[in-house]
Amino acid sequence: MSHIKIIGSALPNIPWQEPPTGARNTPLWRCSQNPVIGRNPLKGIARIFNSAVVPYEDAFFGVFRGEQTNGVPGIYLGKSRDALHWEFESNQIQFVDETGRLFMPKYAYDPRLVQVEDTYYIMWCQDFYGAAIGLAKTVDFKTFVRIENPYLPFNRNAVLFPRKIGGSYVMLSRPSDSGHTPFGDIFLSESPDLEFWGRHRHVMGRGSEWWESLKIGGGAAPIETSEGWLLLYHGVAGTCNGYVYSIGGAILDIDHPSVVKYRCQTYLLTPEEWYEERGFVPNVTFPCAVLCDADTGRIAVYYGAADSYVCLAFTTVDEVVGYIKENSVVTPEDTEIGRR
Ligand code: BMA
Repeated sequence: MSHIKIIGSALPNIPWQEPPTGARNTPLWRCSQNPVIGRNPLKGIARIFNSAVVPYEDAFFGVFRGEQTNGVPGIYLGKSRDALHWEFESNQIQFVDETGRLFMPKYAYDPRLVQVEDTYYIMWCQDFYGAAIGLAKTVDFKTFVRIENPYLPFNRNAVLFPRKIGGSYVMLSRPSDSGHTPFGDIFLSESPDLEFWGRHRHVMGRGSEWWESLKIGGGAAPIETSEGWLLLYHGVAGTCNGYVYSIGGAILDIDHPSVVKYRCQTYLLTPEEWYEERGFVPNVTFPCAVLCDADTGRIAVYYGAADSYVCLAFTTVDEVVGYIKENSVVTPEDTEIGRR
């Protein structure tokens, strides 16, 4: 039984495996079927990774980053009964503007998918005279209507909270520069209508620990728990052989989520398996989505591996929140409201 509660719906049919026996260094354990999506999954698509899923009706839908054979990423819709085996649409999601006219981004990557009330929102990184955030909504996974771009360039890793807080939509993002940013902190912004964004707050900076000392970025949509918002994010180390992306965890204040209550000093998962260490970009574990069952506290984490695969890891809310609290170190910059 779970002592820490996930505030949400029962979802008994999410993918799940019991933890392996024996000692573990971290509270996440990998799915024995990893990678759950392999290479060349679709004609014209070399790799699918960094993708997000939600439950929808009696199945699961996902938005998938598909790297086309010309190297340009786009977003593809996938459907699954078990959230493990996916059927993909062969064409990219056809985004339209508010008048119904086709309105496609030049490229689109790292999509997140978040349900707020009856609507599903997709946020991704795209060209807006530089890398910035794209935003769209759907209610039926048939029509995808783009909303005004929320931020100026340069920005990446936008993640919406799954409910309004204090009457506003709240979204995390990671402002950056035009290149493959060697810096970056997580901020949040509020909006009354998903079009006008303001009340920007600093949430957390890159950490003092080596694994997240270069930059960080939001990962999966925050999970509402009795301890606060559980945020799984990515933290990046710069090594002599390039960047290494690990998965980190923090708990944000439930009413004022720019306040970090707990922040785990150690990573929750780091590249260790062949499919994380070897691929198009080696040494990447990049979380983009979670599926949670409020009844059992089970959490399935979807993460991209080595910019080549989609993988799954499991944990429980008790184990992961307990671990984050036990290993938490917060600085005054983490715990302040984040306004200067
Ligand atoms: C980041 C993003 C991710 C990617 C990662 C590692 O900047 O572009 O899509 O997984 O780099 O290449």
